Amino acid sequence: LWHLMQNYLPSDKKSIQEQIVNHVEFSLARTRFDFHQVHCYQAVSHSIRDRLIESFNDTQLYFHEQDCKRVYYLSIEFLIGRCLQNAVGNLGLQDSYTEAVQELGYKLEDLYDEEVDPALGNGGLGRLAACFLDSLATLNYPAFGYGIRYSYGIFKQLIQNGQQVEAPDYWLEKGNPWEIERLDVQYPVKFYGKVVKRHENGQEKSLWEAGETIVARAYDTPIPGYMTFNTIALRLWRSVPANEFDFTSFNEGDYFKSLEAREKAEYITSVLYPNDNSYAGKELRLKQEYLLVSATLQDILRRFKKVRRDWSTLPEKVAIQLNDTHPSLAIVELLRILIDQEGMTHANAWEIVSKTFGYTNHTVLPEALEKWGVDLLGSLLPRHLEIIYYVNMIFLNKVSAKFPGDAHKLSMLSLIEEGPIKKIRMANLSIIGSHMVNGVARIHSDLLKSDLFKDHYEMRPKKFINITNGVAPRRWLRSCNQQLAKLYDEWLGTDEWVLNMDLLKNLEDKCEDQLALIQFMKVKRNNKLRLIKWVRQYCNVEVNADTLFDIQVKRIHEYKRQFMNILYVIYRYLLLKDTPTEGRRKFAPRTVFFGGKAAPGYLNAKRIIKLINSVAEVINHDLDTNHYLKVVFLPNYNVSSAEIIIPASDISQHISTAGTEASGTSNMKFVMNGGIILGTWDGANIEIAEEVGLDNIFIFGARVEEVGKLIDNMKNSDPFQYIQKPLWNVIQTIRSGIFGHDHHGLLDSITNRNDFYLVAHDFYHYAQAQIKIDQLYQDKISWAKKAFCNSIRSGKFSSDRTIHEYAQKIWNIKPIVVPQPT
Ligand code: DL6
Repeated sequence: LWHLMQNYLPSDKKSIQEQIVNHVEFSLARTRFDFHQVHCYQAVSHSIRDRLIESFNDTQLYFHEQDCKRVYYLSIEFLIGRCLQNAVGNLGLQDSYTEAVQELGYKLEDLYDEEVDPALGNGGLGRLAACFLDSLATLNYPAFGYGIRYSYGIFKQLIQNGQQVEAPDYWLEKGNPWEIERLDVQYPVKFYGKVVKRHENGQEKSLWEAGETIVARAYDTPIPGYMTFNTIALRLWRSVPANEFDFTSFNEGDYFKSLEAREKAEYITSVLYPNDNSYAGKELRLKQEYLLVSATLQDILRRFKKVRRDWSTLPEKVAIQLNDTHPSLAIVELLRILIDQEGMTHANAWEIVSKTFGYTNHTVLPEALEKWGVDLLGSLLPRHLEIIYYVNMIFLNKVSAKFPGDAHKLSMLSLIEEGPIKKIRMANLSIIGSHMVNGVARIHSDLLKSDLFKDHYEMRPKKFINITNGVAPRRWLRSCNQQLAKLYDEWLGTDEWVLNMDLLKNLEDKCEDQLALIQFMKVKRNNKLRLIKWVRQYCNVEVNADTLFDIQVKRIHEYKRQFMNILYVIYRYLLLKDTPTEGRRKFAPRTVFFGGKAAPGYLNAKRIIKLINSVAEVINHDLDTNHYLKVVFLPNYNVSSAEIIIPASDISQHISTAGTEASGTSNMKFVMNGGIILGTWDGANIEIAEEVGLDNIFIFGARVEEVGKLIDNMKNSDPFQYIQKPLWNVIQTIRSGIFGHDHHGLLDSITNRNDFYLVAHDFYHYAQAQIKIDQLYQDKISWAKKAFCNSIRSGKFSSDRTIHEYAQKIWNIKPIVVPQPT
């Protein structure tokens, strides 16, 4: 029997059909009288899942036999997107499945669309984690992702009367064929209670007597690598009660009360906090973080202990990466386990812990830095608070030794922020508890060293490195832009570029080949037509494929400056209105697309959405100008809509104030797909400019070195000085009420000496860059050349490069290639 299991499922058309039909009958229990497309999607997914389970099991067994070091990627968010298309593509089964399904009367593409987007993340941070899993599996690194299985993902965004309305996203409604519920992998997670002191062998020991216990249950999603037998897993935790029933209440006849514990436990993993780059500070969030940490560490240590070995070897077998500070309690939890349960000294435990962890910072925005109130943390996790104080004491002694008498350093480096409410600085904890700290683009990593973590850097300079983000070329080129991928296969005579994006550079000579450029632009046009169809369906707006598609899709945030974009749209509209028809030729006809969610409590972000929709309403209905300019707000921006939107772009906007966007990753996706960036000197834009060449990108605005001074000037000037005439005209136009009367609050955010994101300063430079875009778009071949250069020079931004860097510089792990089954 075991021998039979070693053989992977056959992949000829007939066998695939049999596998699918088997699932229809035995997994879904469907008959032909009660069978719809969604059921076909489910059966097909189950048939693919079977294959993934086979290779996942083999992979785990092989890693175990090899006793290799593994990396554990801990993230409070994983925005993995749909699985079916990705799995079919990575397994190389696209053609056989297309044919098999077609004969059964369905189109594979339509089945892909039946899948709900698992939206367990807010934006960049969660999506990066998902790309990393794809690369880890593809590059055969022994890895596990750990996160939370929220019952409700990020809310669904509806637009009603131009405003964002949030609707719950119960993504599990129709079941989830991709997950494997592990009833045998569950761990107790404890909260509250008190710390008691005991004396053992003349030593004082602290023990945590917890007040509440719940259980974390594992759900695994297999993550297949591309063209490899390695399949790794994303293990997500769901909270369930430790006891199904409160039997006392049940026996006393209070049936409903007996279920309270269940509800209370399940509540913990019920919903994802919808904040991007800002921190909520709620107890429930802290519970989520600790649940992730506690269950994950129990799981990791169980695996480590399968072989008898000394604790000191933990860093040789285990690397734990903290995706931002949300899982940083893991540092304290591991200390607690080693000290309280394994009887180790603090010093020995610290030695092990600090060699095991790595920490990635994803933001410099102060409002996003986690700081937990001492009271809150101490009540939920009393023993952890005690350990934090102890760690702090030892660390501050080291600081004093290195910088004697430097009170400033002590206060900046302390884990505790003093003030009316004492707080624990989770970034400081993450830094001192990790052997490596990285930023996610060069400018960001430099800012960490020169600014946010300056004192830490001076304490341990070698700890700080940069690893520029990347995105998975499987999803973000091969699968979302199949026509372009096919062109690249043909031109290169191989599809190896999917694993080595630098091979695309071999297509440099096509830059001068008009025929090739025309083919490239034909693909772009087809992608634009696909987006037009989507827009017709979801926005009820007609868009012309011959217009320049100018796209800004990302979370709505003041620092990302969608506001500046819409102000420019109004400016352009006013210019058009002022220009007689003969003169309008200099304006390349444009469709400006916006998309993105605002955090539900973020008033100005919501106001920006409202302004965009109000402007769209007026401009799109102006028959005099709407051949030249249209505005579309794409609702509910998510991973699967991104896969349609990104390949259709001519221009994509990444216009954050310099020094605010840590990296950005959608900029990389747009570039891969031949979308030219209109961007600022911020995040990864800078490195993209280096790769594609300054001639092939529109980059503008204040540089990070200037920002501080410009903000000071703005604060000390009259708004009539720092806001120039053209922008004033726009502001006055909005005030006139033609776009409605509810935009004053938003205008106040720049007109009262509070333009902290320098919209007014950069507006002029932005408008200048737009003129250059218009000019270039008139010359189709020059445009095509630049767009093409962007795509073929985007190799650096593959997450494969990123993951190799993490593996070498932080994790010290090697690929373990699972052999082909015989
Ligand atoms: O590193 C991934 C991504 C960056 O590309 C974005 O620039 C950055 O804004 C985002 N950061 C967050 C911050 N969340 N927290 N904490 O999502 O990370």
